[in-house]
Amino acid sequence: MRCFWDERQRGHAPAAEFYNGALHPAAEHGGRVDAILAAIGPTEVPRDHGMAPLLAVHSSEYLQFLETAHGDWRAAGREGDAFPYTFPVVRRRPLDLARIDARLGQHSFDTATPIGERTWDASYWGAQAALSALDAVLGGERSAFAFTRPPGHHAGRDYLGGYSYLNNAAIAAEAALAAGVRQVAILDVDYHHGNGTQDIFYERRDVAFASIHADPTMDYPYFWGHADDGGEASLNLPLPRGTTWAEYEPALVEAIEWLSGFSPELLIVSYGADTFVDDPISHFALETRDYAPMARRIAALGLPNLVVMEGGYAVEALGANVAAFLSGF
Ligand code: SP5
Ligand code: ZN
Repeated sequence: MRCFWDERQRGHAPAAEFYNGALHPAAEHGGRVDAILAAIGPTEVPRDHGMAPLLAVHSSEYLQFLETAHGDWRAAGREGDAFPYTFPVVRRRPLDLARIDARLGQHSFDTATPIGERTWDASYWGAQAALSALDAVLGGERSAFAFTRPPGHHAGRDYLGGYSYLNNAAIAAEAALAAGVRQVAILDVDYHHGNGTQDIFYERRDVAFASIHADPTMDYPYFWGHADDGGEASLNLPLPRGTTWAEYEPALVEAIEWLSGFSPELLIVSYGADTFVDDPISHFALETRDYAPMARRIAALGLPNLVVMEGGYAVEALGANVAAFLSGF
């Protein structure tokens, strides 16, 4: 399978994330890169599609914020990565977003997604990898893989979170529609609900979104992905902690059948390997051997498909899990 990756994506190197009242080593760290690259073999450098496809999904104010936030953080006298810590939950009058602290809170929904000096550059080239993999599929490849890092499925039109800054799946979906594809399906099989993707397409029917994920009653992102959540064309299938392939497979079949009801012409898969039994921040129980059958089920839809990388933090097994999944196509 053709795989896309840009070395500039390594520039995003968060040291820490904040949860449970303390800083912890970042789960989405650079060690994931070598694990995956070693397993997938040669990759192609993405073509630069510029800003227009990013602006089809994200607001220009948000993109400018991402590009300038770290410089503003340093200019305010701070060290290290920029972290949000004050959030405008109460909005009684228009917000004055000049101060970096205000802008960070305005565009973030958690404290686990810091902005470093090269986070913008890395995210930009990750999105270009997704667009280049889309080009391959629109050009006749049956499937292609974009090693998108940082991940994307938690990022919304004007906010970051969940280690995600640019929503790569959504950017590819919009680009596909702009290229003449009439109906897109997005299948999200990361452990966590793809709240950003759902939100971006909440009022749309031309991009159908199905997600299988940990029950948000127990797990991040808590507020979204409940069975009764969702917009015009979204399906949420929350599953309990401890879920094995025996319980996962029927949900996958249901998601695939539901998506096929939209007669899609392209499938985008948001793939997270954090459903793996030994994932350090997740609680499903899938095994490496389950990922090829998972992909075969998805491939059986018979659609051209693009796989983008989301989460997966068990670094020792990450390469094998990604390679197993891609082998199923
Ligand atoms: C792309 C992706 O997979 N994003 C996930 C972001 C999850 N961040 C949640 C952090 C809270 C983790 N709690 C971990 C408890 C470890 N014992
Ligand atoms: Zn995840």
